[in-house]
Parts: sequence; C-alpha cells; structure tokens
Amino acid sequence: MLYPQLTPTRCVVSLNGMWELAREHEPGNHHKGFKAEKHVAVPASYNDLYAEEGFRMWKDGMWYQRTFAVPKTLQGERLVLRFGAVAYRARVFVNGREVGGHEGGHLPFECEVTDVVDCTGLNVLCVRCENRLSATTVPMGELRNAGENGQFAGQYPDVPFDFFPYAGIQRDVCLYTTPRAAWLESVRVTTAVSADGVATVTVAGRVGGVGENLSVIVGCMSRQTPKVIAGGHESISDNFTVDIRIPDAELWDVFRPNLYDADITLLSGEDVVDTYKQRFGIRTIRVTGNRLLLNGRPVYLQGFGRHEDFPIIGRGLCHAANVRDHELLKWVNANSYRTTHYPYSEELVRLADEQGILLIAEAPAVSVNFDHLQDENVRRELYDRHSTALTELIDRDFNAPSVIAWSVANEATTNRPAARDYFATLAGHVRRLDATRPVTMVTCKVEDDLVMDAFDMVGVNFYPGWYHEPGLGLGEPFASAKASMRHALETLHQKFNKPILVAEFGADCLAGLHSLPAEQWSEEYQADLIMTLIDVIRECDFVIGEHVWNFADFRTAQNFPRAGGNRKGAFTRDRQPKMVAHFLRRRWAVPRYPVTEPVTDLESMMRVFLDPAARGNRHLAPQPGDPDFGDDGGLGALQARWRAQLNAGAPPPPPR
Ligand code: BDP
Repeated sequence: MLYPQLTPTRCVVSLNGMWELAREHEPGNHHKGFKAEKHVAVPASYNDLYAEEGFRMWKDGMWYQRTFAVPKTLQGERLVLRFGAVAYRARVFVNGREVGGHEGGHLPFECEVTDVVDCTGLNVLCVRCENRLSATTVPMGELRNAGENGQFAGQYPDVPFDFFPYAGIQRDVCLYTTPRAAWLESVRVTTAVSADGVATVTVAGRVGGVGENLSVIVGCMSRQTPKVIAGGHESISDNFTVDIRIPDAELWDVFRPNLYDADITLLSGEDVVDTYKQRFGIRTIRVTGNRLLLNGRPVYLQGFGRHEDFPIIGRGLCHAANVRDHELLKWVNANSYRTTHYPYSEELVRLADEQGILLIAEAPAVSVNFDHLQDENVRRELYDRHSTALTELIDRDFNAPSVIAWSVANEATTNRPAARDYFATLAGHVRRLDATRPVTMVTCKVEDDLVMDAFDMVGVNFYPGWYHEPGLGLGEPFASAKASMRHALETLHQKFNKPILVAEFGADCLAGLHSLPAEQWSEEYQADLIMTLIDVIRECDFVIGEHVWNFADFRTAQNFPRAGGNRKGAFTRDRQPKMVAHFLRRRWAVPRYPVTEPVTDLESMMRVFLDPAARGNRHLAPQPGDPDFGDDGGLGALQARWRAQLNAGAPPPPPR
C-alpha cells in the first residue's frame, strides 16, 4: 500500500478535523447516519477528550461520522478512503453501504469507494470502531484479570500490558485518487552496495487495474544533490522490477541521513498514466558476531523505549508532539528507539528517515501469554493475526532506511514450550518477507527463555534496582542491582551466543521529588540507578545497545504501582527533562565505539563540532578529563577555537 501523495496524477483530500461521535448502546442503524452524542477530533484517541468515565472506558461500538463531497475535478478518478490507523477494529460505511474494514489498531488500511460515492451531493461516512480485546487479538486483552497475567492482573481496564488501551480514529483519514484504468499499487526498493561504493537499487512494484502496452520509467534522484542520477525502463503487465546502478552512492546513516527518491512513471504507450515518488536510503544493516553493523561499521544503540502518548490526544497523531520528541532525542544524544509496543505512525517513521534516527519497529504483540493459548486452535488464531500484523508492518515500512530491525513481540511467556515453535515460525515468516534486516524479539525471561535462539539478536528487559533489589544498600551503592544485571546479561549471552540489546531498564521517578540519600521514586534514584547500570552494561562487550525505559512518562491502566501512569520517563509526559536526561545527554555525547574512519571533509567536521546534536556516532566529542572538557561538556571552548580557525581559512585539525 502506498503512502498517499499529491502528484500530477493523484490528489489527496484530508478528512481530518471535527467529526461526530456516538456510542452504540444497542445495535441499530448507525451505519446510515446517527444522532451524535459528542463532537470528536480526528485524529485523536477518544478516551481523554470528555469528562465522563462512560466515554473514557468505552470499548464496544464507538461510531464516528462526517460528510464529504467529491469535487468535480476529481470525478472520473479512482477514489480511495485511507485510514492511517483505527483502534482496534474498524468497519467503514459510505452512504449506508459497508465498504471495508480492518483489524489491528496501528496499521493503515484503505477502502475503494469509486462506485459508492454520490458525486452530485454529500456522502455520509460512518466508521464503527471497537476496542474489545481477547486471547486471540494482537495485543491480547480482557483476560478476566487472570492470575496468569502476573503484575498486570487486576488492572482497570483489564489489559495485560502497561499502557492505556487508547482507541478511536488515531491517525489521518483522507480520500485520495489514482487514475481509474491502471495505477501504481505498491513499490518496494531494495539496495545493495558493493565494496567500491556502487549501489544496485532494485525498484519493484505492482500495478493495479489494466492497461494496454504498459511500461514504467524509474529515475533516481539524490536529495542531497537534486538531479536525476540514474534511471531504468521496462515493459510490464502487472509486476515490474527495474535495476538501477548508482555509482558513488551517498549512504544513509545517523550522521548523514542521505535520502533518494525513485521517480516512477507508469506509461500506456506514450501516455503518462500514473506517477509516484518513493523515497529510500542506501544502507546496510546486519549482525556479525557480537556487533550490529550499520554500513559495515559497529553501531551502539543508545536511546529509549517509547510510547505514542500525549495528554488529551492520547495515541492520536500529532505532528507537533512528534517534532518535539525527535528534537529531545537529538538533544539527549540518543541515536535510536524501539517503537514499543506497536507500530508508530508512518509520519514518525518518515521523520526518523529524514533525521537519521534508528528504529526497531515492533509488532503490536505485547505480553503474549501462552497460559491462555493452550488450545492449539486458539494459538493458531492468534498466530494468524500476529503474522498478518507483521506482514502489514513490513509492507508499510520496508522502504524506510531508519528501520534497522523488526521486533516480533515484547515480553511473551517465552518459558512455555509452546512458545518455541510459535516464535521460530514467526521469525521465519519475517525473514521470508524481508531478508535485509535483523529480526529480534524482546524477552524478560533470563534463565528459562526458550525462544531467543530463533532471532538474530537478543532483546532483554530487566529491572534490577526497581522491581527487585530496590534501594542503594549499605555497601557500594546498587551493588546487588549491578550484580544482578551483570549476571543476567552473561547468562543470556552464554545461552544464546548472540549480541544483546538491553531493551528496557530504569526506575519510576516523580519529577520534582528529591531525596538524599537517594530513594525510590526520586530524581536522584532514577538518575543514579540508570547511570550505574549503564556502566555495568558497557562492561559487557557483547551488548550492542542500551535503551532506557522510558523516553517520557505515559498513561497506563489503573493499578496500585502506577501513580498517574508509568513514571519511568527521562522526560515528563509534557516533555520536560528530569534530572536523568541531563546525565544521559552527557554520557551519550561520547559514543561507545572508537571511530574507525576519519572524517575528512570540512563540512562534516564543522557539523560535528558546531552542532552537538549531529555528533551521532562519531567519536569526536571531547572526553571528560580533556583540556577542552568544561562545564558545558567542552563544546564552548572547542567551538570557539574551530570557528576562529575556519574564519582564518585554516583547515580543522584531524579528528582523534
Ligand atoms: C516492561 C514492559 C513495559 C512496562 C515496563 C514497566 O515491557 O511495557 O511499561 O516493564 O514495568 O515489563 O515499567
């Protein structure tokens, strides 16, 4: 499925804005239009918009409606309604007729409506969302708060995971057009780079509809040096594959997120039928031994697990919040995050592509609990939904260079024998769909995990100093938390012999609560624990990254360990730093691995030194103890010296 785009042959009309809302107290004729109870914003979760509990916690049919007209200029085109995401289930009706639907709350779907819309007047668009979860939905939910759900048993509402089950039309809705007879339906760009820097770019795709004498022309354009640099052409019927050679490929990485566009033109004979611009980046990512290699060089992941979560809008797409979050990630010198625990918006992934942020894209499968899956048919039903979600996710994000790995799930009961086959089959499914990225999953089992050998790298969540071994202790601070972390990492490494990402660790902290000596929930405790554990993590050479839980405080179900939600954020829910964020910023300014390649061109040199956020993985930052390293992390003195040198025309000194 292509992201909607305005091109000479396509139009996009946003249907975002103010819609109307009503709960379905009883099944009826809502699909033909209904009497509204409320106004509702699209996109947004509906849960936090109103003062009544009856709306916040509503899980059954929630109806949305609005009207739209089809502009005269678009009549005669193929018309498609597209939803970025509707949680959890959606059914879509136009003028009372069902035109499509979807299951799964975080991935896009579309419904063709060419023959359903009334081009002479207003059309009534009604969407029924429903947020009922079960043992076979992804994620699971409403498990009658069973004891098997461990820490999540007894929550309100009844979900076996630690974030609020927001619902509604949470991402953009639009009506877009394509040509009617034949159109570009999907595009997948695969790249390979040879040792001499020549990239082979394969642009493959599918054409919908039928046309005579079809062919495609593909031109590749570098965004850095905007000119067509290579192209290819092929006669086709419905599928096409065009190979393009790009000499001197400008690779995509954290430091320089170079992007290209494949300009695709579908022709019928000499006539242009459809056009589409597909962005891509050229980079390689793979696991070798104990390292994750980006473009052949080790990369250490420093960043967070996160949530799409913000006051009032809940999980609704908000460009302003997205910009702020990525700014803070750059400020804190993070280079990566995991899209815990579901696929994030396409718009956020695109921002990561443009800003050089590495993503581990996760399926919406959190807390898969095999105690609820003892019946093979039930397990199969869940598997089908789970693998479909991964298929849709990979289809959506395959072309995104920022996505460096797929995570198939978070914290399943991977100590149950049935989990083994389930996840091994799932890993195989993902590898068949995409052979270009590592596949991982995140476990919280250490001694008894049975599945991690099916993956390329091990993700582990581990909370010493918080859920176990709390407190500083009387001897060396956090001695037992440190020992516990070291033991867990060594055990997992001995067992699976794979590189490990510490995918979650941390502590809750109420911003503004201080305590000396440090105690749980205080800013001191959170900062000291996280910085101490980072030291231990970095003693283990097989660890390829540290992702602090969480980037920001977020809303959860209600339960006694949660004070207004989960407070493990390094930032508050309104995106202001807690004390730990300042420590992380300092620590992450000095990248983990030594530089293997000198930075030679003046521009990159200056960028690195004048823009701390751009330092990414370069080992050029001043180190504590260096003469340049002052209260400001050494940047002031260094920048002043280099600015003066640049002004005097002198070349900058070579990097360390
Ligand atoms: C982990 C989960 C995460 C929770 C976190 C916590 O993966 O979703 O929010 O623990 O308890 O187990 O804070």
